[in-house]
Amino acid sequence: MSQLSLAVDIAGLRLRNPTMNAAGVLGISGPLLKRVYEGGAGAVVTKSLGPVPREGHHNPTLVTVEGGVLNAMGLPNPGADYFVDVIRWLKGEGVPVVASFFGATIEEFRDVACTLSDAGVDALELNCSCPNVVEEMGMLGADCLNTEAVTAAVKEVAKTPVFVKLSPNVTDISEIARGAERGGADAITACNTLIGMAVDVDMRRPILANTTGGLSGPALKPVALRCVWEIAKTVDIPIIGCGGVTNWRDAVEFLLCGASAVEIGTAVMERGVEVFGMVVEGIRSYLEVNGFKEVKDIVGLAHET
Ligand code: RRO
Repeated sequence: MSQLSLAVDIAGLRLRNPTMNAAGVLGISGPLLKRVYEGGAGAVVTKSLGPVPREGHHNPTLVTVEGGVLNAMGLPNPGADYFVDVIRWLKGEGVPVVASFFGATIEEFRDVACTLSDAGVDALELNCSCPNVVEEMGMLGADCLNTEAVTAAVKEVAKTPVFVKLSPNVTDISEIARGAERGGADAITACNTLIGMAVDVDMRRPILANTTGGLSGPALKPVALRCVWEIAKTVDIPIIGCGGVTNWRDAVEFLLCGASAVEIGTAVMERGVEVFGMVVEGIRSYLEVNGFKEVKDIVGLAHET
């Protein structure tokens, strides 16, 4: 019998393996999130939830581009209050739940965090990095003082670990990670999508109704890896890698750069929830073949000289 363990500990949250879905992918209902867990994920992440229901942007909100997908969903969600029962149901089914959430002000972030924390989530993922900001919202968290303040406000009410999800659309992501750490973040998720656009040459117009959108998928992976690499050199809290993980090799790259776990998004749209099991089995084989006993044995190894 193998002594090998796939379990990971992220700021006190023990997961059976280091994979989760990225927020926004299958995160809008209890049964869909349960499928993610049954597909093999270590925990599930909800769609980003706000203080009130939102319809999001007009269509088209999604376009496939070379190497990935551009989305301009515009934060559609049923509201945090609606999700309280969904979270309770998932917990009753034995599913570890991370609630992604946002607000337009620091007070809204704190109120939504309070609602979701009281509902019994296992962790909160503070999304201060949506690329598709809507008119009434600034980009809270796009600088380190803002990130520190919003993180500190959420930490005052959170009963669980708080992951802070950062944007790659900044000059120096490690400075912002430092701000989150100063605010009391328990972990950093790196990263959200990269702002881009696509143009229809026949219509001679941008394809997305919102003009720009967030790029995810394989094209994002080198950027996300660089973000994790830089953040790992800067902060002492765990990192969750996110951006273009499609197979176990991608996941191992993130772990070697310093991530303790990975989130998988765009690949779920293409490969279904089975992608979690495939990635986890690949990580298991990699550890076994290379003589490692635990996932944490390889976290950050690429930094060693
Ligand atoms: O809903 C969105 O448009 C969206 C969000 Br909240 C996010 O965090 N990242 C993204 O690419 N799209």
